[in-house]
Amino acid sequence: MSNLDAITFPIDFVWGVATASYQIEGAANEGGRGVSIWDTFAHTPGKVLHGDTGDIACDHYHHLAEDVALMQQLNISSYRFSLAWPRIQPDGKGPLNNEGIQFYIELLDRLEKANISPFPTLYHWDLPQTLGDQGGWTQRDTAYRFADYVEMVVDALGSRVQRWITLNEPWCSSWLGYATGQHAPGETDLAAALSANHHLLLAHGLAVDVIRRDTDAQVGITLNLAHVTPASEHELDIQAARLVEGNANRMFLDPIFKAAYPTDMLNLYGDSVAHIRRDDLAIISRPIDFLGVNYYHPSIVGSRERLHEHAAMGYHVDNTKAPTLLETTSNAIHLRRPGIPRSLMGWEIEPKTFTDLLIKVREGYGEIPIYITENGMSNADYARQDATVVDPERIEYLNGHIRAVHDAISAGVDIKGYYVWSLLDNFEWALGYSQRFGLIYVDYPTARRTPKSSYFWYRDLITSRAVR
Ligand code: GBH
Repeated sequence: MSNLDAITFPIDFVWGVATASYQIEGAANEGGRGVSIWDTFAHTPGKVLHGDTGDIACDHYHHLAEDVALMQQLNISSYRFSLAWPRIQPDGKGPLNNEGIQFYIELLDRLEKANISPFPTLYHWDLPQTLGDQGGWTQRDTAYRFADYVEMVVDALGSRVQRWITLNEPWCSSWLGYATGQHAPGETDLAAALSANHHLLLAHGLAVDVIRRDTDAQVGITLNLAHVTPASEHELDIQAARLVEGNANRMFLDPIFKAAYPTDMLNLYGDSVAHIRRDDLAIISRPIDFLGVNYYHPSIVGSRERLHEHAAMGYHVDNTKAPTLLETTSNAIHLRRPGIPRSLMGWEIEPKTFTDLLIKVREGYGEIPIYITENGMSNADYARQDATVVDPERIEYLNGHIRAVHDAISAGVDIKGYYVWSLLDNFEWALGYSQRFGLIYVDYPTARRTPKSSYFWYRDLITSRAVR
């Protein structure tokens, strides 16, 4: 391709990388940190692949200076990370743990010196176990405990932060945590997932109020939005796809931006939504400054009643996705198409679906500024004899998806920034260390970091603001 094909991003477009506390920090028993539901889950045999845990992870807790230096050399303007609630408030209530907050103050200081703007997420799945013991997100009280925690954090760190993210992917917390059981706390109960879904949204709204009251900072939420295509034009497939899309997207976007849950979903769930109080929707829908979007892969959904027809089209049932209870209720099933490239996660790679999704969000919910808070690809990377790590597949994936973001901007979507998932290879939840998403390779036994080819590629892209 010639230079004529290069497309250029605005000068103030934010380029970053993203991580999350439990996935990188390690030091699980240091600095007065309390236990989280992910410590408990990972230490329960059979829950995480190979019995992996986040006890040590990337040992980021002891590599702060090195990791910030790696960010600075990468030339990023912003770093998205999450705060571990059990480091800051070990029991999920009570006073602030000074040693815990000190760790994040040191991080913020180092970022400031490196001229990297912090983009903290207040909750990326590591709920204090004491709150888990009381029912976790199925309990309304947990939302109020979250608001108290946010108040303490904002009091301690507020002067150094201009943009806050309340929650990361509440769909995963509620549906993977309480319906499929693939994530902590590992429950499989539709009613529990629905109440978790609602209380997470309430927690978000209460946190927005606290941040507005105590700071001038911007605030938003990060959602994992799905791009869902029906397996065929058949009415049953269309219906199944609509429900999966409703569960993933509209159950979050509608309450936040329209102060109402979608009626088709409420009808589907029936009596299980009794815990929703009308007044809550006013809190959940408090205006926010931006929407964070995490996007990885498209989804193809059909009705279980049409398995034979799908097979005849060359589609396979996607076994990486455990059927949620929603899918059991609605007969929806995830499928894979033939001839579409996939990542090591098994996720289909199709960048133009990213553009379509972003345009749809704008059409459905208006001109809200958007940050792409995660996008990236896992691979089975390895260090070669000469100690380099070469990952052309990741470069191709990122290139295609960053182009897709540019296409969405050209179509009028207000996109402010893009964060690669992830800075480092890290603990990929139920899949442990088997999936590598980093721009930087981590040799877990030694914690040695090696930038991959994609790291240097991203650095050059940030410098030139141009993508081919
Ligand atoms: C994100 O979650 C997390 O924020 C991050 O911690 C994690 O490491 C990263 O992505 C990589 O996995 O088609 O209905 O079965 C993962 C987002 C959302 C991706 C749900 C898989 C499957 C939905 N996930 N999606 S479905």
